[in-house]
Amino acid sequence: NGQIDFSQPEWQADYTIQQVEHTPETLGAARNAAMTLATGEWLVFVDSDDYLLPNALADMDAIDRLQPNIMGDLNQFPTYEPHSSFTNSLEQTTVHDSLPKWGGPKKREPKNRSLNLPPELLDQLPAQIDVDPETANWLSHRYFYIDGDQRWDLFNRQLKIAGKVIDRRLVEEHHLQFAEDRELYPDFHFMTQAMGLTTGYLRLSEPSYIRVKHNDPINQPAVHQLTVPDRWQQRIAAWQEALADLKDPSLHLAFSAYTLQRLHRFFYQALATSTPTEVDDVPALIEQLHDYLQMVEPAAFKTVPHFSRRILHKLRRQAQVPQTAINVIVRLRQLNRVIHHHGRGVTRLAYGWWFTKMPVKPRTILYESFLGRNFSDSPKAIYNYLQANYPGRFKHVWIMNPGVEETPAGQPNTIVVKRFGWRYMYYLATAKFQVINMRQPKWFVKRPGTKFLATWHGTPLKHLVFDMDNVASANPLYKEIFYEQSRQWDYLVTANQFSVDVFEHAFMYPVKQMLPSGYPRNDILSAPDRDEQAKQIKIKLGIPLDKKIILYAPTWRDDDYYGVGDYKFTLKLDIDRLRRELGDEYVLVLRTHYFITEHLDTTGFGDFVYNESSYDDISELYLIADVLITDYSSVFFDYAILKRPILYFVYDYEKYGSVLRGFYLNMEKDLPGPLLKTNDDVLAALHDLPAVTKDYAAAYQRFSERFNNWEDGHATQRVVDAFFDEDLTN
Ligand code: C2G
Repeated sequence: NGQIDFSQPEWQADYTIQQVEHTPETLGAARNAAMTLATGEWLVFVDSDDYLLPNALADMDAIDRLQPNIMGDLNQFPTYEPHSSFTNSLEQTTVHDSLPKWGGPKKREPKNRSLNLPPELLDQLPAQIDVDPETANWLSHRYFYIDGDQRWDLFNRQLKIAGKVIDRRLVEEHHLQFAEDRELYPDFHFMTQAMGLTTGYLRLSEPSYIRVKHNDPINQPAVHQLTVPDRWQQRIAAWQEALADLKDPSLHLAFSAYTLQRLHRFFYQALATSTPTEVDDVPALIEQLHDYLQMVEPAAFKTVPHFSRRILHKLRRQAQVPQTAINVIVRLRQLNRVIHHHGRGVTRLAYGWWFTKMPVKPRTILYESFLGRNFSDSPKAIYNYLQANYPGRFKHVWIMNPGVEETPAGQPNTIVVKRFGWRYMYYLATAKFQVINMRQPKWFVKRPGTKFLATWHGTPLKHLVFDMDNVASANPLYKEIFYEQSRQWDYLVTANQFSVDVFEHAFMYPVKQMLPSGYPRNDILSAPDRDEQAKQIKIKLGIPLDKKIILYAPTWRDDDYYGVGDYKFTLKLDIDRLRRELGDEYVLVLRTHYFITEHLDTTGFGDFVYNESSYDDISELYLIADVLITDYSSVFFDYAILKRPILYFVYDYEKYGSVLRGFYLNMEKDLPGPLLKTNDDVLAALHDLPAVTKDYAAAYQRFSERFNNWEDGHATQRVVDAFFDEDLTN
């Protein structure tokens, strides 16, 4: 039901731990040592941080009855990240994901896989086969069985031993061993030999092996994320070993073809992409490739695209890469990149090749808030302050997405540029100062003499980056990318000591580069004329001055999304009831998080609801709100400066806290307002706000001292003085 609690008894297996005499130095040695200790009939390989579903091995029982030898495969979930929403992984595991991906020489997929099941299996295990009578589709079987040469099609994903089940007698009889003398790729030789010795391959059609990914290449890198300069040498050495022992000609061809395909991809990547594959000693690699290609089955060359084939043929004859072939591939790859970025590629190329070579412009400041979605937040406060106090001193460049209505266009010394457009690329490369509240692009080049101010966008409540176990909805390289990007920040703005402490571990960011200033965006909340400002904002939004305002500003949910960076929001607040019970006194201002791309339909609630999800600056909405309803959004840290009542509508509290994210605060104790799980609770609180204020007076006081004692209305000045420093006067 969307959650797994690994501490539950059904997840605990009976096992004994046996100690080997010497600590094995490589992965292969560890596997060999384990095999000498194993006594059962079958060997099942499970990585130490992975899990098997409780009935995984029971399902595999079928192998036991099959003769001759068959290799079993427990079938992995495509990804499983600890504490991420399990439903997501399950949903993504459509049966199509468990189809073998293409890896070997081109062969047609067998037309009707259900006929592929050996009669023994059908005879012996009728109860376990569940054929869809309409379609006779193999996907509805509990097994996917493949034999003969076809099973070599599975090469690209089957060369890893995790999740495989194999007859131990076979291993013993043929002295199958993992490679011990290398750090990487110990499985190749073992797996190819094992597949050569078995005649069939049986995979459960429902995944039952859970491969845990931490997605933290910085602190907990997976083997494929390690920086190993001779990775390719090790890989080819493993191929050489495997191929040398594969006598069967059909296997020889299949394996050769698989490796040539990999080489093709390697050329493609190593020579032409922006992420170079590490190779420390190119001549040695070429020498080794030359040797390896002598062993390869000649017919396999036909399976790779023409350009790579030419390189491979040449390499086979002599240990040298022909320059013309490389040039052509490089050009094609560049063209490809330009086409695939839909035009953005061209401007990006200009950024890298041209703009970053131009001189840095010493008085230019580039600003971005929330990925160009609005003119807001601390960058806006800094901009306004500089305009008021240092007029004419700087050129200001604001990054804005097309279609944003509220922009600083037309203000003195200010231009607005389109995100990813030509001028954007130009200023990104040449502005001396960058003031950004989220993250800069991955490909951003930090040039000498430039200064980067990361203002960030909230006191952390939800676990961030390195404190997060899951990044299910984000890029798998999220942590690594974040780490690299934050190394380019010269300063990080912090709102309180608490944030300083959290950012130190969550971002692995040095404290000495943090500015203990308070948030520039919050100065407006302490402004002497804030009541007058509030009145003007109400008038601007068309809200009657005699109505009080409830601001509902929830955050986003990691598990509620359409795709990467594209989030949904399901409104759980009963607006109709709010209107019925409170409509005379209040209006509701609805404000969804900037990640939510869905436009909530609020027609039908008349003039009770003001959907201000695209209003540029939430701090102006704080100013007019008499009460805030939020959940796990950092908005309440800022709103609390106003000392007005805060309610937490946390209908998914258990799930959010334990499964999706986890919090830095003790939500039960540390908050300045009540946790409310139902609409009844929310309404009861709204009906008696004075009671809430009274009940939470002490907690509010503690909260303000802990989080808001730097917020005195002068944060912007402190940040500007520290960051621009002598550039303000020289
Ligand atoms: N925000 C907003 N409207 C909302 C929610 C958030 O305008 N309905 C803005 C606020 O400025 C808020 C910021 O976006 O402070 C960050 O939003 P969070 O909900 O806290 O979530 P997130 O973007 O994940 O950032 O350190 C803080 C964290 O990074 C959280």
